[in-house]
This record gives sequence, structure tokens and C-alpha cells, in this order.
Amino acid sequence: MSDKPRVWISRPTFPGIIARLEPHFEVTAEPEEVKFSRTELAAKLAGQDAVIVGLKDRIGAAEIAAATRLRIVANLGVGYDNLDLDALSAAGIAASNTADVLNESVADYAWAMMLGVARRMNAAERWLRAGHWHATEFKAWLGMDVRGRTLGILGMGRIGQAIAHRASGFGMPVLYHNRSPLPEADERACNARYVDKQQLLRESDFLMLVLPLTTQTRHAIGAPELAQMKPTAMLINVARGGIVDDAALAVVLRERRLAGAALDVFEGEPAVHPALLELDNVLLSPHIASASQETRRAMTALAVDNVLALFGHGPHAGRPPTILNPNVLA
Ligand code: 8YV
Repeated sequence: MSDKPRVWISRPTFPGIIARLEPHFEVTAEPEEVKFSRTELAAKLAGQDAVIVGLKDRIGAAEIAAATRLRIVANLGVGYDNLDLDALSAAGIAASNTADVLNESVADYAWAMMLGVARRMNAAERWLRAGHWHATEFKAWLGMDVRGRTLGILGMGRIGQAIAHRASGFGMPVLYHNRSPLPEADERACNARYVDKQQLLRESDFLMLVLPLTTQTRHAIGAPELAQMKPTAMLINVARGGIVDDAALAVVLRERRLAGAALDVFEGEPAVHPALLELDNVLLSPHIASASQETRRAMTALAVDNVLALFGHGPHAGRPPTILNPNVLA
């Protein structure tokens, strides 16, 4: 066994990028996507100096109790609701995410989902594949134009702003709600207007959710919020499943009190609420908003940069570029 520090990567990623760790670390990478139990994960973390993990890996005090050598947990994702940051900080362990490198990719995907559900692309494709297309009907598959309609954004971080920037090409006014309004210059740059949550719910024709999952945002969109939306409106979620009450959403969609939804994330994923699977006015995808070749590579490279930097290597030596708890470096 070499005396290099050890790094474990919990999921298959890009070997060519991971190879940058090899001069400095003993690297082990899981060859397959596995959902580890809490005890399995704790056993995997024990003896590692660094780990690169994903949303499926929930890491808190119990998982790190035996990980006495661990110095950094690099998360492959901008959202880090899988990490207990307080527990990691208390143990002096750094945590990092993949902020910024996925903004444009996720914004593109949110727009693709919005256009897809507005124009009923998923339902039409299913119908065509099922062999139902025998004549082209002028009045079939009528969707909804997005031009001129109001785009609402709940959560106006960097991804929300990337989404807003795209709206001018579609002639859509943008409203947003956030914990606090953006600085005026940023607001002007994305041509968006701050409103309270009620107004956002009432006035949005398309409401996009781009906020992190926290105890405050869990079920931020539940039955009472859905009841305030226009029956012609559509909801797009590329953030986290727990933000929406999926059971309540399925009810309003079934009763056509909401026109449609496009969901990339689900409460309890990879399980999907069975009532959602029954509906034609929903576009569903398996948490792939950041899944482009370029972006998943960039996310991997950023996780590697964070690990290298913490151990004093690479261009960011000593300063992991997207550290979440810089206090541990002090
Ligand atoms: C996932 C995401 O990380 O960045 C996030 O917060 O949810 C995604 O990019 C991705 O699915 C990899 O697991």
C-alpha cells in the first residue's frame, strides 16, 4: 500500500479527468452506480482522505464518525442537500460543490422542458410511436405558445438568472421571487421584476422552480400554492423533488386546475409518484438537467480541482475554488 493520501469516488465518472488525481493520490472509483446504505457509506468513507460523491450519498455525522482521515467531501452537484454541512464543518472536513459550471446547461434544459410541455411534444411522440398517426389533422395537438406569456422564476440564483437571460429571445416578461431581490444591475441585466411569492403564483403562465432544497423550501409548492396558480399555467421543476408536493401536484393536474408540468426531479426519486405517471399533461425526465457531455465533464473536473487544491496541488493550490465551508481552512 502506498503512503499517498486516498481518494474514493462513489460513482462512475470520466476516467481521463479523474486521472489528474493519480500523481498525488491512491484513487478508487466505483465502477457502477450503487445506492449505498448508511453503514456501507460509513465503511467506504473510513480510511479515505478525500471523497467525490453525488446526491445519492447522504453524508452526516454518522457517516463520518469513523472517517478520521477525511479532509474533503467534493459533491458532484451544485445542490448539496445530501451533505450535513454543520456536521462536516464541526469535524473540520471541507465540502465543495460544482457551482456555476452547470448554469447554462440547466437553464437550456429548463427551457427545453417548458417548450416541450407547452407544445405537448412528449405526449405527441408517445402517440406517434404507438402507431396512431394515420392522417395529419389541422386541429390536433394544439399546444400553447410561450411568446408574450409571463415567465415566473422562484429562486433567482445563478441558474435562475441564466434562465431569465434566455427570455428576451422569446418575448416573455420575467417575474421572480427570491429570499431577497437581486442588486439592481443584475435585475436589469436579466430584465426581471421582483414580486412577492403570491403575485408570482398568481401571474406566472410558466413557473420555474430553481431554488435549493432546505427545511424552509420543502413543499414550497403544495396544495395552497397550486390553488393560487392560473388553471392555464404550467410548472417546471429542475431544482429538487422535495420542493413540490408531488401528490398535490398530481391532483391539480388531473383535475385540470393546472394545465401542465415538466418535472426533472421528484420526491423520493428514483421513485416517481404513480399518479404522475398516469397523466398526459406532464413531461417527466430522470434528473438530467445537467447531463450534457460538456457539463458533466466540467462538474467532474471541478470536483477534482477542489480535491487537488485542498491538498496543495494544481492551479488553485490551497484554495478549493467552490468550497462551501471556507471556515474549515482557517
Ligand atoms: C446532479 C444536481 O448533481 O447539481 C445538482 O444539484 O442535481 C445535478 O447536477 C447530477 O444529477 C449528478 O448526480
